Amino acid sequence: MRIERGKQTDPEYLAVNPLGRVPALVTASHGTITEVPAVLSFIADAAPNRCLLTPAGTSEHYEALRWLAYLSSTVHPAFGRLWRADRFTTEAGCMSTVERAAAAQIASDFRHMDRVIAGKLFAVGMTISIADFYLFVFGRWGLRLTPGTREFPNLHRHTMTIAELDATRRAMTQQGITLEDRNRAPARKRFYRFVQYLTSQVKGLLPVGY
Ligand SMILES: N[C@@H](CCC(=O)N[C@@H](CS)C(=O)NCC(=O)O)C(=O)O
Repeated sequence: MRIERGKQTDPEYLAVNPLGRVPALVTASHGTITEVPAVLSFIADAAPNRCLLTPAGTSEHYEALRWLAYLSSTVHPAFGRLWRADRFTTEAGCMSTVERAAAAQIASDFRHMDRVIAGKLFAVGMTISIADFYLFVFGRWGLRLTPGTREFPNLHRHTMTIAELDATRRAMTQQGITLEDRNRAPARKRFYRFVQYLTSQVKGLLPVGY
């Protein structure tokens, strides 16, 4: 389901995912699927010819699951603490402590992942899998951090490899985002907001009544 940034707690979206988190994939065959690892598994199953998750029973299968679990249980929540610190403390004065601890955790995870993917083209060896698309999310977000993705050469290389895929480019264009940007509204909406901003500035300069 497509929603605008900040609308995840609107009643229409809560009816789809009561946890108020994205993503939520509404499917014809299996109802609504939430939680990134489940959504990615569904996508892999929907396109078996792409081989985005090797079959159960292979080492690569469990390695991919290990990545998904680590990213969703450890890395993703650390970004939550960094960017939504207010959820993790009731003391306004403690927010920066939460953010600093989260940034340190992310740096440590980036160091770990950088080591793990050294000498590999993708997260699970030499073939792309659903784990790469989830890992890319954090590599992309990390471009805004210091220390961030650029300080970890293997992670940075991975981020750029995934960013340059046609499918990634198409998805980012569709979402109105670029590699470096924060999640941004589509171009039309950004332009409209810019015009609104200019209008509000100009109005402030005009005599009352304009
Ligand atoms: N465990 C969830 C986490 C999802 C999550 O935190 N999504 C973020 C966006 S990347 C979100 O919904 N943020 C909005 C919020 O926290 O209010 C999953 O795997 O889908």
